[in-house]
Amino acid sequence: MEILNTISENLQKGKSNAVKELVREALDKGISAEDILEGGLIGGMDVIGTKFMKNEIYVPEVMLAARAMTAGMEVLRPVLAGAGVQPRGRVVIGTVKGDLHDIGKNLVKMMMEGKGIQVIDLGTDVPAERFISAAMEHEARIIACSALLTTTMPEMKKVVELLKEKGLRDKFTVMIGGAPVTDAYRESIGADIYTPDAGSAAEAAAKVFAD
Ligand code: B1M
Repeated sequence: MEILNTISENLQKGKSNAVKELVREALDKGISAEDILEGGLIGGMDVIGTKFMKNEIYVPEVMLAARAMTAGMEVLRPVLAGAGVQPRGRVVIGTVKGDLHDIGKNLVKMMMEGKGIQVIDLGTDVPAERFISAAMEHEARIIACSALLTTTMPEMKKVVELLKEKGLRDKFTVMIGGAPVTDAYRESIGADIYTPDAGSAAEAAAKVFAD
């Protein structure tokens, strides 16, 4: 679809206002929020990721593209979050300590909200201790950790170990995800659930609350 390519191109150029307008236009044309997300926004961010890896672009360009992605996601938020759904359980979510990537985490949050799950967002650079204290404070059932850097993944292990140390391991389901995270890693650190994307994370969380 032509408009999805245009969204992707404008995202890559960091044009937040244009992305917002185009996302609205695409919704008005009857294109689903999921298609806009996948084909336009995530598609554009994938191109940025590849160029960043090849040193064809640098952090400032990536930040502008990330801002445009967030602007587009904000337009999709009410559609994805399905207004009026009854809350069915509580999750605390955050990007782990040392890690400032929050686009994927925000998507997971949005998708979970779309399933009627109440999500307490701790933001980025969240230490293991904080995940646990927030989960206790808000009486959450799930602790959801996102990491985009191989160097920050070990903070997820810390969450699991700290829960064990405190005698709280059985009280919470620990979900993990992010581009470098795998199910093998989940198994190695003793977390409960790994999912590769935001949609499957929301499905998995809903299943925890249904059980
Ligand atoms: Co950074 N960065 N970055 N970056 N960045 C990556 C991750 C990198 C792969 C780029 C590259 O080299 N190709 C690389 C990591 C290498 C590695 O560790 N293996 C990298 C690097 C090196 C860095 C810096 C160190 C760069 C520097 O300063 N020299 C620095 C680190 C800063 C820090 O965190 N301390 C840095 C900084 C940044 C920006 C600030 C410029 C910006 C972030 C802006 C922001 O988030 N607000 C940024 C961005 C945008 C990227 C890329 C290009 C895109 C990430 C993204 O948002 N993708 C990324 C390259 C890439 O991934 N291709 C890159 C879109 C998003 C929808 O996908 O977050 O993967 P993602 O989320 C997915 C799934 O992973 C999953 O669901 C989402 C899809 O549905 N998911 C979960 C995520 N969390 C989940 C949790 C779950 C379940 C699923 O359960 C709880």
